[in-house]
Amino acid sequence: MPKTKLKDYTAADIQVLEGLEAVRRRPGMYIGSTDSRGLHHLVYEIVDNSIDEAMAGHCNEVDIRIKPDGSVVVTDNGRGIPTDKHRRTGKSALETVMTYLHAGGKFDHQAYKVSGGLHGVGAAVVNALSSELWVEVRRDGKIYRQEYSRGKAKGALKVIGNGAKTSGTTTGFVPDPDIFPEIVFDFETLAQRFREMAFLTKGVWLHFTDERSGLEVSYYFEGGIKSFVKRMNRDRKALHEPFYMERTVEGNVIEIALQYNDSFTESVFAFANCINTIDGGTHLTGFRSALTRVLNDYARKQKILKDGDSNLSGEDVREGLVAVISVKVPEPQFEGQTKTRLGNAEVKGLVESAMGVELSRYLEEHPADGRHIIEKCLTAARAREAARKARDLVIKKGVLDDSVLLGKLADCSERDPALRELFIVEGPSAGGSAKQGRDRRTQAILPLRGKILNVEKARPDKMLAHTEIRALITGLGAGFGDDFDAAKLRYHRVIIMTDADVDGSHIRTLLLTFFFRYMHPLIDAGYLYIAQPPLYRVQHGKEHRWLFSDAEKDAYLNRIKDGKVNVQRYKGLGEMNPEQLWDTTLDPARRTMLRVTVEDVMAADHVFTQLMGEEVPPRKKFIQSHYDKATLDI
Ligand code: 0RA
Repeated sequence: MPKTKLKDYTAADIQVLEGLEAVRRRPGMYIGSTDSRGLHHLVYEIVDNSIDEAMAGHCNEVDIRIKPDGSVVVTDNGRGIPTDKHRRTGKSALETVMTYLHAGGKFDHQAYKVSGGLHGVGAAVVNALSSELWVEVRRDGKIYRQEYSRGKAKGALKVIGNGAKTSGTTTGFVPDPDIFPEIVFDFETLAQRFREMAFLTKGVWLHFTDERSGLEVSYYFEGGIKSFVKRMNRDRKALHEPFYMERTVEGNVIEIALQYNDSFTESVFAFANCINTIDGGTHLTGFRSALTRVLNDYARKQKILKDGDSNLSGEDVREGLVAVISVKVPEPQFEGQTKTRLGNAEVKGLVESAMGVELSRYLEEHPADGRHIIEKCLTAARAREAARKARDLVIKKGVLDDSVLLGKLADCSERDPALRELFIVEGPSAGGSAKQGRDRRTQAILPLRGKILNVEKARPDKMLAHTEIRALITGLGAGFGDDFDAAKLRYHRVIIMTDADVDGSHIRTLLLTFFFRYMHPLIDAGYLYIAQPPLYRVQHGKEHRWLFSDAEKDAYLNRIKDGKVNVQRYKGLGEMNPEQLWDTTLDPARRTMLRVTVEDVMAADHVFTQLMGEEVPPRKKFIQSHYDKATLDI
């Protein structure tokens, strides 16, 4: 834990600026919005305060509960919010913290709020936006309690108990229905955030219970972000023990963990004051520049890079890299539309130099690890060079457009990409049916021959050499990897259509992995779909029906008890004739498709690794449980 030693401080330190009416008048200014996101923000603000107490080294357990009545209760085992009298307000420090804006602990840089974004005014903001709020403080052997409504104290701070053996703070609140149009807390959203908070604050237990459903999770990361990178790599082959550093420079806490694996992808997560800065920022820039510089210096010094060799590029040093960068900045500036990019200019240099020193030292002290890392980067550099040559060749000769695609892609005649669909179809016989059964104006068919290769394991250059992949890349027309440009896509619906058997699900998985790794923006744009062909055709007297799952079939068979029934199981798309394929799977008016979404890149990254990595058992688990994550689309 970053044990920023805070000077003990009391009521006198707390500044007073303004009242809480401003918050109720313009809630969006303080919590972003009053929709679901803003609502969940209330919980984060209260939990952040306990996390701050943990980071100050005084708390190692936070318990969060959603109560059946819709209230939220957060308990920590910290020192307890001070209850002594505040110099300027004449009220207790507790009441001051709860009822004045900017009454946090942020003064002359001796103490500052490091988690979250509201600078210590979080509790007051939550109070202002709650129809009911109460705080209990266990401190000095006493239990204190005060209640509030819409930001105003309902009565004085009272001692409600003596002989408290522990210390800590409990806050309960009910979001104000006058402010929030809909008050529904989502377990997964909250759990995900608490998980993040837990690995960013090592050694702290976060217990989360949803008393409405009985769901319960606890998070604890002994090694913080170091445990996290280990976990990210648990299904991959790690090349060395993680590098880990923690440093405080000019009041900024810089914490970095990294570990290379033998894959070809990069998973780097940057946080500023516990906020997941998905758009990066100065901390990430500083990290990247230090990484490239230090690894090049080291490779030169060790003579692994010779005089004539060119430097490792940024891309080379990021292949197979798993890293977490977490900074705690006294006055964070968050930029961008979603405020998810760190803007503080000074942070770049601080991270760059701290990381530079620490990583150099690590490499000196762990020469075997150093060699493994550099060799990995060199292999990446060679593969990149080979891929570039292959690509140049392809572009120059126009190889892709002519011979590879010729006879493979049955294109459609429509011009507008928004109206064009590409079906990627498993097997030549299904491909044939689909070509005949489709709407030639809007539907193109790309049949895949056999299995496409596992791109997680293949080098990028080998991948490009693979005919099916090249046909796919060329057919879509938007490039791949860093050069991918969704604006150039020739189809705005890309539909994976595979058999409902083990091979089919394997091919689907390979394709999903390919899109995830090399055409991620296509998924983000909502252009990727999975076709839903029927599993059964049931003939009942003169009537026949297509049924899309076992449950559907069983329900149907239960309903029709009389008459002659013939159930036919469709194992492959190839068993359907063109007309049947159109009726059940292709016709936009009648078909059902799943849209593939990547809800959470971090979770998905792990899922894809599980799926494609070496270990077999986790892969099974994914296949059973993934598809309920995709959202239904017609
Ligand atoms: C300022 C000073 C002290 C404790 C806290 C803040 C504090 C705030 C919260 C909010 C939620 N849980 C909390 N736990 C502690 C203690 C000062 C002292 O004891 O000297």
